[in-house]
Amino acid sequence: MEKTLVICKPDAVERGLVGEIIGRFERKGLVILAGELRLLDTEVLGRHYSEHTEKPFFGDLVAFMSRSAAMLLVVGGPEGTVGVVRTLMGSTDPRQAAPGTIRGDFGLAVTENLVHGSDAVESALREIGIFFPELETRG
Ligand code: DAT
Ligand code: MG
Repeated sequence: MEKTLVICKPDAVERGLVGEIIGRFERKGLVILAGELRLLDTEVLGRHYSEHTEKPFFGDLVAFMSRSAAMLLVVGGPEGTVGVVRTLMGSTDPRQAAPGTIRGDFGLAVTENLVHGSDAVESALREIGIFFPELETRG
């Protein structure tokens, strides 16, 4: 099974959209393999977003992602699941995301864009290892 890390970001939890977001993955036919509501700290967010630490928006991103609890999920399905989840999420900037996608239907701001999904199988393994080290991600 191909697995990916999904984060329902603090804005999604605050707005009561976690059920809606999980429901979209479930209705698509994907499976929820793990889930936990957790307050993320700067250290873990620095590891998760290591490719963005030098970006001008990094400070705002970490402040947003750590302001209240996020819902962490491991989502699984057939080959291509990482890409399927990205398609269901929509473009990074919700103003450009297509209607019918999570970001396209519920977002308007690029920082508060509701949901994270790993961008490749290798990233998914790395990210699942950060948040769910107890899961066997390579077996
Ligand atoms: P994605 O979350 O679609 O994989 P990303 O990895 O490029 O996008 O960026 C990670 C997060 O950082 C993104 O979800 C929102 C924030 N972000 C990206 N680009 C931004 C920008 N130009 N201004 C503000 N925040 C940005
Ligand atoms: Mg990304």
